Amino acid sequence: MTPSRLLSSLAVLVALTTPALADPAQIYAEECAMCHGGDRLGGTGPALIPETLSRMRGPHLHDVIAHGRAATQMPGFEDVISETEIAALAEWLNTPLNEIPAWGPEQIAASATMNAGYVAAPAPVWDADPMNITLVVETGDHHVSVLDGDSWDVLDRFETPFAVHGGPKFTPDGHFVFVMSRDGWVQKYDLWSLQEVGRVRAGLNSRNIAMSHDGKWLAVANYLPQTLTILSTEDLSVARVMDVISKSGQTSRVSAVYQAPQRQSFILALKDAPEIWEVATDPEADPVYEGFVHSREKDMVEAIASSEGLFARRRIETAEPIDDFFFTPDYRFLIGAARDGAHGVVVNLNVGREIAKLPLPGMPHLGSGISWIRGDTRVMATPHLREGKLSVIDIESWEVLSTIETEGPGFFLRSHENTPYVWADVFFGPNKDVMHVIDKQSLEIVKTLRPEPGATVAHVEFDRDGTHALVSIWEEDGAVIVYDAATLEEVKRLPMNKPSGKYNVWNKITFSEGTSH
Ligand code: DHE
Repeated sequence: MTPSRLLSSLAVLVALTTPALADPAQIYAEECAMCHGGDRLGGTGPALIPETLSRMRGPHLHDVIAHGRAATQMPGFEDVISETEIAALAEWLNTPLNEIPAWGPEQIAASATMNAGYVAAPAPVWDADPMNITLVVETGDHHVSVLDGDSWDVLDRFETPFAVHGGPKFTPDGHFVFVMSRDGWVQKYDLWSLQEVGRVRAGLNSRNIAMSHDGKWLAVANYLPQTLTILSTEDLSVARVMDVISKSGQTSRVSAVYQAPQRQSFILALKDAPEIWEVATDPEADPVYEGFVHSREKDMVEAIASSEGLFARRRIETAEPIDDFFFTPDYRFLIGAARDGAHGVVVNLNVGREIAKLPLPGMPHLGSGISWIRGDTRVMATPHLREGKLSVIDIESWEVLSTIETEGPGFFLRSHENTPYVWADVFFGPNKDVMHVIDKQSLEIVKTLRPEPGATVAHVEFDRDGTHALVSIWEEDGAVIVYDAATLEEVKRLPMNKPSGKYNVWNKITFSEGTSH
């Protein structure tokens, strides 16, 4: 037999003896659809679409399919499907859906599940300072722990939807809190009775939520579909679904939405179009329209003319789309990061115009920015996701005053009105176990904490009066460490499952300058 004949006979033999590979869509239908939904948009398990998968931290998708996911109901499939099929399935799951299903008011309303056993309590069922309650999001097993911020007792530990992202938002009286997952689920929880009230899917893939100044409305910024959903906080019913389309007709994801308390509005930025939106949450309130009234800009005049009262929208056009942003404490200025990660822009929200450009290379993470008074000037500071440095900016002259070198790129920055220090984590790289403590006046690092060598140490929140700082050991067998904020000594270690953000009721509802909003 000639070599070429031998090769072709071998190929036929291999083809006959190798079982045919199943189509990934068929494997999905047989093995995955029951939990993750026939449309891949989630069921008891999360949605399996690129928008969600690319944001999941932890083991690689291939490993999750083969070995399962700890602390969830996801089993391993290595004994059910072959290695090659697992690879093909993982690749298929990472391809976008051919068609995005409609997810408007009707579908959102149909997704609502209210807790039939929920009973409202007229007053808290616990004996703690209601203004010093602090929540810890535990991403390891998708729970939130409710802490008494004085005794550090855990009052409750409740299950959340899969993969909570961004800060939970409290009603102005601190009675209820709303938690959002990347799959767009919004959960309402009663802190007084320690019970879930219900949940609703406001989007298919979402960024974050914002509470209105009066606690009546909750805005949900979505990537999929490209909408802003506004829910009634009372019963989670849909108040409005706004299609996010720029003035030039471009559809867009929402980068994020925040409450602007003094303006009585929501402010959001479009991720795919150069526009900021302001959405009124009190049609009677003048401040929202102050900018229009005092501006002679044509667009502003149009905006007044098209005002429709509650949820009236105002557009502010920018030079480039804004990805990540921060506000001055009076909410007159928005400081945004452009997509190139090399500079920031300052937008005067009253006149609706960009007024300054900031040199901020290294991908500033402005959403984590904080501000404080240094000497007789108000400054703000931001970490950078790609460089080990913090930029400190004078928010009157818009000059970068100082660049503080850190031991690696950080994610979160925190402080409190009553502490002389800023706490900055190092989230990426070999020094991810480091937390820097920086003097707000000298801008010098006064201490570098390394509480658990080798473990990721990140995100800080203070108690109500700023006397204690809570730090996450962001690992499955992690902890929240309570530090004395003056001596910087460890006071207590509370074991937690991959704790991420912490949120103190008082600091959040009073818009403390040292925390995110
Ligand atoms: Fe976040 C807040 C965007 C990745 C943990 N993150 C936010 C907010 C935005 C945002 C817009 C503000 C929302 C709010 O609080 O209302 N995050 C982004 C991104 O664009 C980015 C870089 C990419 C992405 O995955 O979407 C991103 N974020 C992450 C993570 O990888 C983190 C570390 C882990 C996780 O849970 O996914 C993460 N983000 C957080 C946390 C907050 C947050 C804990 C709330 C911080 C706070 O103190 O308020």
